[in-house]
Amino acid sequence: MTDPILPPGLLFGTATAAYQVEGAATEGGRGPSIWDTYSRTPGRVARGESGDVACDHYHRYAEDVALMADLGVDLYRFSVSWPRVLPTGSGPVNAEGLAFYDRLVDTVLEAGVEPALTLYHWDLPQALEDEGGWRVRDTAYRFAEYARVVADRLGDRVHRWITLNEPFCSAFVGHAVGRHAPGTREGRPALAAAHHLLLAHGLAVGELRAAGAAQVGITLNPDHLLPATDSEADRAAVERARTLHNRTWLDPILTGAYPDNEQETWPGLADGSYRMEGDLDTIARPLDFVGINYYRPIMLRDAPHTEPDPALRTAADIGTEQVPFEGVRHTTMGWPVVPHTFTDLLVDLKNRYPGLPPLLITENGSAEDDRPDADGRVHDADRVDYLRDHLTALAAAIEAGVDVRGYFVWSLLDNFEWAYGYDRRFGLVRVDYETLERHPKDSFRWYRDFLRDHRARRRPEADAR
Ligand code: GBH
Repeated sequence: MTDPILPPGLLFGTATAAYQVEGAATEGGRGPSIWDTYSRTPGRVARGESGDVACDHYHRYAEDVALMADLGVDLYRFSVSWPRVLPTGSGPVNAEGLAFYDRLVDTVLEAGVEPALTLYHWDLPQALEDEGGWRVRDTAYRFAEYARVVADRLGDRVHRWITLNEPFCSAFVGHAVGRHAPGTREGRPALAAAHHLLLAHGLAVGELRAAGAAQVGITLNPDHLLPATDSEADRAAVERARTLHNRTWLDPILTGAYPDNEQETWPGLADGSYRMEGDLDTIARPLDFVGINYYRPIMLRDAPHTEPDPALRTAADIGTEQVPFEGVRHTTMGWPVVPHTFTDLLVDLKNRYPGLPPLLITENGSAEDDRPDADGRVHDADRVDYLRDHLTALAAAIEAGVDVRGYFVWSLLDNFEWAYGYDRRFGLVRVDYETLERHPKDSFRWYRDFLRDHRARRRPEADAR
């Protein structure tokens, strides 16, 4: 297989998130987050693992930035830990926490890499959770204040700002499925959380603009949803899932309207009582880009609700059931590898949302069973195939007219994969969790060579100027 050719202006990067890599959970004045609480609750995370140490990136960041420089990426996407900056979520700033991100940004820039900063990758300060977390409106205002603190400190050097990562997960995996922190299984409170996350995003956009941020966006994880059959019931099931996964976020942000099928999706739960006049104007503030995290398609069929009484249902109980894909490879996440659905998703988004801003693919990658060989190296050919095939699918979407400006591999390092703990490895670089040593995998070398060829095609363009 030959590597795809992408437009010379397309930027490439790699991504991480604070709780998944930093460790140093009780150092440097950091306060606890909902993920500390969740991880320390028996039975929540596999093998009782937590982000206490993770990749120890808090202490080893210089080594990790050197790896990125070697890789030759244009961009590094990382997240700031809210409780490291504001240990109780609001109030006094922890100077030591801000200083860490200050050093990190400078080190990234010195390496010739541009930072792309995510303000919230799921680590809500526990003190705010104790006050009701995302279920209460006040948290949205606290988030806007936090955004301003970070932008005032780093805005002179950070030009790309991402408010939230995958609010779908914060709202629904956190408050309805219960597989993420805070781990509740509720109906209306999960929908209130969704709204307050949207509001937090809109308020933060205002603060970031006021602080002079150059480029502001949000990262979403719209799913490519396919009906198991052509039956009306299965197609209706997909439309409910489209609202749960995609439209709840994309419609208010891009069109200033809530999805028109909320009642079919959540009968009796979506009463809108958590919404206030003017919220949509805040939520729909114009963006410079939308970040898309994409891993795999989902096939669904209509299925009985787990809870027959609509009033007692969780917000994730929408009468659907996942159907496995046959005849394709699955990663160690159990996710099917179907690269062309990446093209389909992007083209579909462009068609559904005429005002779609430019896209950044803020995450794409695969978890593989990659153990070191006798030569000490990880020969992760499956990950190389995954990345190459998804870049080929991305090239096809761009060819079809989708405006994509950047692509990030998830992840630079093996890291704490949330409820799955450390045995799901997404890294281009292997982390030995005994020694915390970093070992670039074959996929690292492949991406480095791919980027070198990509940059070589950039040069003639520069010469022509
Ligand atoms: C991203 O989420 C995250 O941003 C990143 O932190 C993570 O490491 C990476 O991808 C790899 O997983 O419990 O049945 O509701 C990925 C998208 C969507 C995957 C929600 C897990 C939970 C399914 N996630 N999904 S369920």
